[in-house]
Amino acid sequence: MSVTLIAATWNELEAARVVLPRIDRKWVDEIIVVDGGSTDGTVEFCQSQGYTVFTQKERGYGAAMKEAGAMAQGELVIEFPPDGNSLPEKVPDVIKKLQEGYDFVIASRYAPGARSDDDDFLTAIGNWGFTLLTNILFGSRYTDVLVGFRGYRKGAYAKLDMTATGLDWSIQMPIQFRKKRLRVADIPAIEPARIGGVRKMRPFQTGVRILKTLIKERCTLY
Ligand SMILES: Nc1nc2c(ncn2[C@@H]2O[C@H](COP(=O)(O)OP(=O)(O)OP(=O)(O)O)[C@@H](O)[C@H]2O)c(=O)[nH]1
Ligand SMILES: [Mg+2]
Repeated sequence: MSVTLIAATWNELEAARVVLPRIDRKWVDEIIVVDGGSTDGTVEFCQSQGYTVFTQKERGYGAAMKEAGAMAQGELVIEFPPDGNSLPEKVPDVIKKLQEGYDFVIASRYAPGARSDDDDFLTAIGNWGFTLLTNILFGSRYTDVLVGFRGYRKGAYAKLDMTATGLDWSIQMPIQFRKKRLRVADIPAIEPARIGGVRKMRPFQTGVRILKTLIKERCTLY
Protein backbone atom coordinates (compact mmCIF):
# COMPACT_ATOMS: atom_id res chain seq x y z
CA MET A 1 0.00 0.00 0.00
CA SER A 2 1.24 3.49 -0.77
CA VAL A 3 2.23 5.67 2.18
CA THR A 4 2.28 9.42 2.75
CA LEU A 5 4.11 10.82 5.78
CA ILE A 6 2.98 14.22 7.04
CA ALA A 7 5.35 16.26 9.20
CA ALA A 8 4.02 19.46 10.78
CA THR A 9 6.70 22.06 11.46
CA TRP A 10 6.79 25.44 13.08
CA ASN A 11 10.34 26.57 13.75
CA GLU A 12 11.76 23.07 14.14
CA LEU A 13 15.03 23.40 12.21
CA GLU A 14 17.23 21.82 14.85
CA ALA A 15 15.04 18.73 15.27
CA ALA A 16 14.04 18.41 11.60
CA ARG A 17 17.71 18.25 10.58
CA VAL A 18 18.31 15.34 12.94
CA VAL A 19 15.05 13.45 12.56
CA LEU A 20 13.75 13.75 8.99
CA PRO A 21 16.85 12.34 7.23
CA ARG A 22 16.33 9.19 9.34
CA ILE A 23 13.09 8.49 7.51
CA ASP A 24 14.14 5.99 4.87
CA ARG A 25 12.62 6.90 1.51
CA LYS A 26 12.00 3.19 0.94
CA TRP A 27 9.44 3.20 3.78
CA VAL A 28 7.21 5.92 2.35
CA ASP A 29 6.15 7.09 -1.10
CA GLU A 30 5.67 10.73 -0.21
CA ILE A 31 6.78 13.13 2.53
CA ILE A 32 4.70 16.27 2.99
CA VAL A 33 5.96 19.00 5.29
CA VAL A 34 3.22 21.39 6.34
CA ASP A 35 4.67 24.50 7.85
CA GLY A 36 3.02 26.95 10.22
CA GLY A 37 5.14 29.99 9.28
CA SER A 38 8.69 29.08 10.30
CA THR A 39 11.28 31.84 10.31
CA ASP A 40 14.28 29.73 11.30
CA GLY A 41 15.09 28.08 7.97
CA THR A 42 12.96 24.95 8.48
CA VAL A 43 11.22 25.44 5.12
CA GLU A 44 14.46 25.98 3.22
CA PHE A 45 16.02 22.90 4.84
CA CYS A 46 13.02 20.71 4.00
CA GLN A 47 12.93 21.94 0.42
CA SER A 48 16.64 21.15 0.06
CA GLN A 49 15.84 17.56 1.10
CA GLY A 50 13.31 17.22 -1.70
CA TYR A 51 10.19 17.01 0.45
CA THR A 52 6.90 18.55 -0.65
CA VAL A 53 6.68 21.66 1.50
CA PHE A 54 3.76 24.03 1.85
CA THR A 55 2.62 26.71 4.26
CA GLN A 56 -0.76 26.10 5.80
CA LYS A 57 -3.54 28.57 4.98
CA GLU A 58 -5.42 28.45 8.28
CA ARG A 59 -3.83 28.64 11.71
CA GLY A 60 -3.43 25.72 14.08
CA TYR A 61 -2.12 22.16 14.22
CA GLY A 62 -5.44 20.60 13.21
CA ALA A 63 -5.80 22.94 10.26
CA ALA A 64 -2.30 21.95 9.15
CA MET A 65 -3.13 18.25 9.36
CA LYS A 66 -6.38 18.67 7.48
CA GLU A 67 -4.78 20.63 4.65
CA ALA A 68 -1.91 18.16 4.34
CA GLY A 69 -4.26 15.17 4.59
CA ALA A 70 -6.27 16.50 1.67
CA MET A 71 -3.10 16.59 -0.45
CA ALA A 72 -1.85 13.15 0.56
CA GLN A 73 -1.72 10.61 -2.27
CA GLY A 74 -1.04 7.56 -0.10
CA GLU A 75 -3.57 4.92 0.90
CA LEU A 76 -1.95 5.07 4.32
CA VAL A 77 -1.13 8.36 6.05
CA ILE A 78 1.37 8.71 8.90
CA GLU A 79 1.27 11.83 11.07
CA PHE A 80 4.82 12.27 12.32
CA PRO A 81 5.84 15.25 14.47
CA PRO A 82 9.48 16.00 13.56
CA ASP A 83 10.35 17.77 16.82
CA GLY A 84 12.46 14.98 18.29
CA ASN A 85 9.56 13.52 20.32
CA SER A 86 9.00 10.66 17.87
CA LEU A 87 11.44 7.98 16.73
CA PRO A 88 11.63 7.73 12.92
CA GLU A 89 12.67 4.08 13.32
CA LYS A 90 9.12 3.32 14.51
CA VAL A 91 7.49 4.44 11.26
CA PRO A 92 7.73 0.95 9.66
CA ASP A 93 6.03 -0.58 12.72
CA VAL A 94 3.06 1.79 12.39
CA ILE A 95 2.81 1.00 8.68
CA LYS A 96 3.01 -2.74 9.38
CA LYS A 97 0.20 -2.56 11.91
CA LEU A 98 -2.02 -0.65 9.45
CA GLN A 99 -1.25 -3.26 6.82
CA GLU A 100 -2.49 -5.93 9.22
CA GLY A 101 -5.92 -4.41 8.70
CA TYR A 102 -6.27 -1.68 11.31
CA ASP A 103 -7.78 1.65 10.32
CA PHE A 104 -6.00 3.70 12.96
CA VAL A 105 -2.73 3.00 14.79
CA ILE A 106 -1.34 5.08 17.63
CA ALA A 107 2.37 5.06 18.51
CA SER A 108 1.62 5.03 22.22
CA ARG A 109 3.95 6.35 24.90
CA TYR A 110 2.09 4.46 27.60
CA ALA A 111 1.51 1.00 26.09
CA PRO A 112 3.45 -1.73 27.91
CA GLY A 113 7.10 -1.48 26.93
CA ALA A 114 7.02 2.22 26.11
CA ARG A 115 7.66 5.40 28.12
CA SER A 116 8.02 9.12 27.73
CA ASP A 117 11.33 10.85 28.36
CA ASP A 118 9.67 14.17 27.57
CA ASP A 119 6.87 14.28 30.12
CA ASP A 120 6.89 16.61 33.06
CA PHE A 121 4.45 16.21 35.96
CA LEU A 122 1.75 18.26 34.25
CA THR A 123 1.90 16.59 30.83
CA ALA A 124 2.05 13.13 32.44
CA ILE A 125 -1.12 13.83 34.43
CA GLY A 126 -2.83 15.47 31.45
CA ASN A 127 -2.06 12.63 29.05
CA TRP A 128 -3.16 10.03 31.57
CA GLY A 129 -6.30 11.93 32.57
CA PHE A 130 -7.52 12.70 29.05
CA THR A 131 -6.89 9.13 27.97
CA LEU A 132 -8.85 7.78 30.93
CA LEU A 133 -11.68 10.25 30.35
CA THR A 134 -11.90 9.30 26.68
CA ASN A 135 -12.07 5.62 27.56
CA ILE A 136 -14.80 6.20 30.13
CA LEU A 137 -16.89 8.50 27.94
CA PHE A 138 -16.57 6.55 24.70
CA GLY A 139 -15.97 2.99 25.87
CA SER A 140 -12.59 2.78 24.15
CA ARG A 141 -9.35 1.14 25.30
CA TYR A 142 -6.74 3.61 24.25
CA THR A 143 -3.46 3.98 26.12
CA ASP A 144 -2.50 7.39 24.66
CA VAL A 145 -4.99 9.69 22.94
CA LEU A 146 -2.75 12.75 22.69
CA VAL A 147 0.47 11.62 21.06
CA GLY A 148 0.98 13.21 17.66
CA PHE A 149 2.62 10.14 16.08
CA ARG A 150 -0.09 7.91 14.54
CA GLY A 151 -1.28 6.57 11.22
CA TYR A 152 -4.54 5.87 9.47
CA ARG A 153 -6.09 4.47 6.30
CA LYS A 154 -7.17 7.32 4.10
CA GLY A 155 -10.43 5.58 3.26
CA ALA A 156 -11.32 5.29 6.94
CA TYR A 157 -10.31 8.87 7.65
CA ALA A 158 -12.79 10.02 5.01
CA LYS A 159 -15.60 8.70 7.22
CA LEU A 160 -14.64 10.91 10.19
CA ASP A 161 -16.05 14.30 11.11
CA MET A 162 -12.83 16.08 11.91
CA THR A 163 -13.45 19.70 12.84
CA ALA A 164 -10.68 20.50 15.35
CA THR A 165 -8.25 23.14 14.11
CA GLY A 166 -5.82 23.24 17.03
CA LEU A 167 -3.97 20.63 19.08
CA ASP A 168 -7.39 19.23 20.01
CA TRP A 169 -7.05 17.47 16.65
CA SER A 170 -5.04 14.87 18.53
CA ILE A 171 -7.94 13.82 20.78
CA GLN A 172 -10.76 14.26 18.29
CA MET A 173 -9.25 11.68 15.96
CA PRO A 174 -9.23 8.69 18.36
CA ILE A 175 -12.73 9.67 19.52
CA GLN A 176 -13.99 9.81 15.96
CA PHE A 177 -12.41 6.46 15.05
CA ARG A 178 -14.14 4.96 18.08
CA LYS A 179 -17.50 6.58 17.30
CA LYS A 180 -17.43 5.20 13.75
CA ARG A 181 -16.55 1.77 15.16
CA LEU A 182 -13.43 1.48 13.01
CA ARG A 183 -10.54 -0.85 13.81
CA VAL A 184 -8.01 0.76 16.13
CA ALA A 185 -4.75 -0.44 17.68
CA ASP A 186 -1.71 0.91 19.41
CA ILE A 187 1.92 -0.08 19.37
CA PRO A 188 4.47 0.88 22.05
CA ALA A 189 6.74 3.76 21.05
CA ILE A 190 9.22 5.49 23.35
CA GLU A 191 9.06 9.27 23.33
CA PRO A 192 12.51 10.85 23.49
CA ALA A 193 12.97 14.42 24.68
CA ARG A 194 12.28 17.25 22.21
CA ILE A 195 15.33 18.39 20.21
CA GLY A 196 15.91 22.15 20.32
CA GLY A 197 13.19 24.63 19.47
CA VAL A 198 10.24 25.58 21.63
CA ARG A 199 7.22 23.52 22.60
CA LYS A 200 4.08 24.94 20.93
CA MET A 201 1.70 23.13 23.25
CA ARG A 202 0.70 25.41 26.15
CA PRO A 203 -0.65 23.12 28.88
CA PHE A 204 -3.45 25.35 30.16
CA GLN A 205 -4.82 26.70 26.87
CA THR A 206 -4.41 23.37 25.12
CA GLY A 207 -5.97 21.53 28.06
CA VAL A 208 -9.07 23.71 28.03
CA ARG A 209 -9.42 23.31 24.30
CA ILE A 210 -9.09 19.54 24.53
CA LEU A 211 -11.69 19.41 27.30
CA LYS A 212 -14.15 21.44 25.21
CA THR A 213 -13.69 19.11 22.25
CA LEU A 214 -14.17 16.09 24.50
CA ILE A 215 -17.44 17.47 25.87
CA LYS A 216 -18.65 18.50 22.41
CA GLU A 217 -17.95 15.03 21.06
CA ARG A 218 -19.80 13.44 23.98
CA CYS A 219 -22.82 15.68 23.43
CA THR A 220 -23.09 15.00 19.71
CA LEU A 221 -24.71 11.83 18.56
CA TYR A 222 -22.80 8.93 17.09
N1 LIG B 1 2.37 23.46 10.83
C1 LIG B 1 2.17 23.54 12.15
N2 LIG B 1 2.89 22.79 12.99
C2 LIG B 1 2.65 22.91 14.31
C3 LIG B 1 1.69 23.78 14.85
N3 LIG B 1 1.70 23.64 16.21
C4 LIG B 1 2.64 22.71 16.49
N4 LIG B 1 3.23 22.28 15.35
C5 LIG B 1 4.25 21.25 15.19
O1 LIG B 1 3.72 20.05 15.68
C6 LIG B 1 4.71 19.28 16.38
C7 LIG B 1 4.26 19.03 17.82
O2 LIG B 1 4.24 20.26 18.53
P1 LIG B 1 4.71 20.41 20.05
O3 LIG B 1 4.77 21.84 20.38
O4 LIG B 1 5.97 19.66 20.31
O5 LIG B 1 3.51 19.78 20.80
P2 LIG B 1 3.39 18.37 21.39
O6 LIG B 1 4.39 17.45 20.77
O7 LIG B 1 1.96 18.02 21.37
O8 LIG B 1 3.77 18.66 22.89
P3 LIG B 1 4.87 17.92 23.72
O9 LIG B 1 4.19 16.67 24.19
O10 LIG B 1 5.20 18.85 24.82
O11 LIG B 1 6.02 17.68 22.82
C8 LIG B 1 5.99 20.07 16.25
O12 LIG B 1 6.74 19.60 15.17
C9 LIG B 1 5.51 21.50 16.00
O13 LIG B 1 6.44 22.28 15.31
C10 LIG B 1 0.94 24.58 13.93
O14 LIG B 1 0.07 25.37 14.29
N5 LIG B 1 1.21 24.41 12.60
MG1 LIG C 1 6.43 17.62 20.83
